[in-house]
Amino acid sequence: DMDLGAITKYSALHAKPNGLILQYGTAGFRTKAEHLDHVMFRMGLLAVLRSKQTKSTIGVMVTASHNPEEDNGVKLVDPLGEMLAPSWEEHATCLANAEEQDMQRVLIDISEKEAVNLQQDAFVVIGRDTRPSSEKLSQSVIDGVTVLGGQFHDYGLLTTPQLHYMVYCRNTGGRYGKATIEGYYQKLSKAFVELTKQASCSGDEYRSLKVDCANGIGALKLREMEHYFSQGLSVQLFNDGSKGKLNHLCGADFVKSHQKPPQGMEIKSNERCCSFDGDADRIVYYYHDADGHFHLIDGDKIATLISSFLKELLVEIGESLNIGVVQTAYANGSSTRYLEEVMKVPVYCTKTGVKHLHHKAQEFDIGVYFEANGHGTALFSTAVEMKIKQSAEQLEDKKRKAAKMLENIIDLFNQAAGDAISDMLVIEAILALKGLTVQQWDALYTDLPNRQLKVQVADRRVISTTNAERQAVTPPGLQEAINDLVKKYKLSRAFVRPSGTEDVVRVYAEADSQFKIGYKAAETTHNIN
Ligand code: 16G
Ligand code: ZN
Repeated sequence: DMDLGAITKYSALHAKPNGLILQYGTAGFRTKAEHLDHVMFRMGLLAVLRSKQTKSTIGVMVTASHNPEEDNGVKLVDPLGEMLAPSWEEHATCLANAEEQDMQRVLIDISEKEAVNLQQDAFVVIGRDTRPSSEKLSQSVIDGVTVLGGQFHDYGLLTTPQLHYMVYCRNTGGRYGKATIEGYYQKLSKAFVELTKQASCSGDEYRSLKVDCANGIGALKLREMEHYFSQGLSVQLFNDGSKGKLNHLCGADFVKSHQKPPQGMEIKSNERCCSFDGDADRIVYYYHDADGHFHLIDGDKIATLISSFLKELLVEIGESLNIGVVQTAYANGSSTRYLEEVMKVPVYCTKTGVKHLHHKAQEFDIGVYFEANGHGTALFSTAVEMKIKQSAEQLEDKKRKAAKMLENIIDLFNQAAGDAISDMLVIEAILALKGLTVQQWDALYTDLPNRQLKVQVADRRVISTTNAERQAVTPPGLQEAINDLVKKYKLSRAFVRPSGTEDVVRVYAEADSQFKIGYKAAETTHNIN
């Protein structure tokens, strides 16, 4: 049973500031680091209960991703490396907000509601990013785990997708990979090096890449990993944390939302560059053309490159498997049109947030999902994986080669979460195999000019949406006003949605010319206020 006395005693050492209310949001709890100690302790407790209930290893990641260095956050990782189940998100919110004297009752409530067998063993794995506050906060998670009698392994510094990988490995009996950092490096690097060996045009052009690491964990982990794959690619790291501040004027979120290069990186024309975010689960590419113009290659174009390559391989192997691409409302209209009309791949739209995309992608033999902001991966059903393994052994010559390639691609993708390092290696392999330059990749289609604004309103909850956030239901009249504006322009589209991570409303608009976009977004904003 639970040692309620010990829980009370230790909880007092991680006391909740009075009146503080936090929500388990799209990606867990996120706020200023100094407000999170009690949340960490309690998430340690909750992870133990979830572990007992699922009879599996549960992950706890301490990070606030692309948010400022002063912030921090925490999220739980479910047995298959996935985001925490929605009913447990509610428990997390309840537990985080319970006043000290109600803690015991809330814990017992959760255990009863979820029929947790308290005699069951529990195992929790913990990872953290490079924020100055992360080490101490992860110690508070460990306090929570141990006071409930859970066993744990602290991986220390990890990228978020590496922690997802560890959880997945541990719960699949080692079939997916070894649950060590070494195991991760070896699995990915082996697949990558084998792929690049097959590339016929392996000139120097494909061998080097500039990486902006957002002054975060990505730099540390790439440094450790670099020599494993250096046969196939040499990476030059920028914003490696030695000087600048985490996510400050750099990183994938900065580059995507400002549509300009990060500070601290020197870019020559036509050089291939990419940016990770602060916990290395997002990636975007970019380059400067000969005229010095900046070109962003976002998650949509990454999804397009990946799904077209996978489709070509399947044709070559002679397998007809269903591929689906999953996007959100933020996907550029040009990307959706290109995927559907040129590539003839079905495209689906879900609400913002990885869990929604991931879940949808699992419905296909091969599901490719990417948010425009650069978070994404490709998921392969177990049946597909087995089929391809067989083909790689049985088929002849050309077909066999394609099957072997696909087998390595499957190994290279992180099946648990979007992963900047894994995605980077996939992209580099595909470019080398297809002999594509970054400009040729970019030229697949032309993005519609687009703008994103955030707007402060008194209560963002007055806005509710439907149809994967593409239409406003309330307040009355809002959607009609958007429709009236949008219909004045060609290829235009706009939506508003309340943020799931900040107290703001987000406005997105795209149309066939940038000038119109500025005008339209401003008008739309005005209407919300
Ligand atoms: C979180 C989500 C990300 C989403 C973003 C939207 C995860 C792991 N991350 O960062 O996928 O794009 O929130 O934020 O789910 P917003 O609701 O504030 O626009
Ligand atoms: Zn992130």
